Amino acid sequence: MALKETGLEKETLLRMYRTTLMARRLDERMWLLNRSGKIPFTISGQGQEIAQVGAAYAFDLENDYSLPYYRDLAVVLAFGMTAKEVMLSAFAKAEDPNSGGRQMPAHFGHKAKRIVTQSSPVTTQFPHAAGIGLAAKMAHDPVVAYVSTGEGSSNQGDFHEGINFASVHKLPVVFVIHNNQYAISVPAKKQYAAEKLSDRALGYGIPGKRVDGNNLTEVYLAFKEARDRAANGEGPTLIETVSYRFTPHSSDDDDRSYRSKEEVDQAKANDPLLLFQNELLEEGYLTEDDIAIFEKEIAKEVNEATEYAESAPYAEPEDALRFVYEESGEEK
Ligand SMILES: Cc1ncc(C[n+]2csc(CCOP(=O)(O)OP(=O)(O)O)c2C)c(N)n1
Ligand SMILES: [Mg+2]
Repeated sequence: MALKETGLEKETLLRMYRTTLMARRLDERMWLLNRSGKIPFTISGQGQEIAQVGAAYAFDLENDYSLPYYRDLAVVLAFGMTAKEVMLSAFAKAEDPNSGGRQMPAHFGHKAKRIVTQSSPVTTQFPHAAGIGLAAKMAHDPVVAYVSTGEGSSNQGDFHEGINFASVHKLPVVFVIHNNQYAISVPAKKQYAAEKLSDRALGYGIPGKRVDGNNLTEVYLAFKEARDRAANGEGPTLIETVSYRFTPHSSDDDDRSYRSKEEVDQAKANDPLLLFQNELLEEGYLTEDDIAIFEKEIAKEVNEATEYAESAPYAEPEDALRFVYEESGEEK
């Protein structure tokens, strides 16, 4: 499928490319910072960026809601989170809009950008998304919610409760399973017996679609259709994207104990960032010189974000007591 089949202008395709590249370079930087002892933890979206970017850009990024999961760095960047804000969270600094340094990194949340904060128990965001869909429907607010989880997490009860409720009430939600073939050390074949997780949609009476998460056009078109359907009052869709987790589960995991280097290398030979880049080059949207410029701009932004966050102040210890009970004068 050629990129022109997306119907997107060059400018948008290049914005998508920039988001993809920023997600990868930020992610790589966080591993370096972790390994050099500067940040305590990182969890990565490497290998899943096209499934994220192709999905996010099908939404109205100025008005829709996203309820991402922890690997969705490219999704939150598309919804407007900045490199500096991501780094403030990685360094757990007071100014971090995700949580003021109180949550683990990658528990994305940004009120002004309508990125809804998530809990550490996986898939709790699914019923939350149904709630946002219900609120939007009741208020006749034409917004749609994106909500995602991993394939392992899609076996949690919240997955069923959220999708079932949204399907019954035809709520404007797009439910997503990002299938990266592992849940920490457990391979997909030991997680579920179904051939395709998107087939679960049948049980809810909604459309389900499985897409190649490395193919931007395929991902984008599936999400565009699902977003249009939701916005037209026809209810939710379940989309399963298939890609591969390039890194260990997190900076605390050693994946050599459960998968071979050959398997990882084989997946990396199909790097979705490079596949998209090559398509842009071949179809004349991008030149090698443009790539060098993007890389330079992004390196500068990542450096500045790192330096800013590293020297930013931590929260005051007393701040740990805040945001539980209403405080006088607090914004509602
Ligand atoms: C309810 C719950 N059980 C277990 C965990 C621990 N845990 C965090 S991530 C994870 C694996 C999730 O795998 P998957 O859903 O495939 O997502 P991936 O990390 O592969 O993107 C587990 C078991 C958790 N956070 N919440
Ligand atoms: Mg997984």
